[in-house]
Amino acid sequence: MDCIFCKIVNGEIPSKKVYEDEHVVAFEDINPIAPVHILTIPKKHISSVLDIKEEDKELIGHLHLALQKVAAATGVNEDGFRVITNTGVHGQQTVFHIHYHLVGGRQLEWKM
Ligand code: D5M
Repeated sequence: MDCIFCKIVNGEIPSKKVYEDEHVVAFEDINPIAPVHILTIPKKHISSVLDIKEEDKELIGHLHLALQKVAAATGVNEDGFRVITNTGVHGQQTVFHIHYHLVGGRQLEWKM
């Protein structure tokens, strides 16, 4: 499968990792929109929120616990942050391996 994030999981493409365990990896976004901008992904290829299956429930819960660790590792757990999962065309998803943007390090606004 020609998936850029699977290649990051497999080490075929370099990334700046901030957290990794058996099931997930978190790395710096190549095009950051804030001082802290980390992508957290499951190592298993799931294309989007719409492709999560019943069998993935534990994995997705695990990923949310990993987000807490990413927040602590990057120091944004104190002042807060935002987690975003773009989905589909209107969501402007560009990489079809589910990923959770963790954005913070400054005061965020809420404009769409
Ligand atoms: O966001 C996809 C995000 O993935 C976007 O913010 C750029 C980022 N990206 C793409 N390629 C890489 C690599 N190789 N390293 C790190 N970050 C990357 P989306 O939510 O799909 O619009």
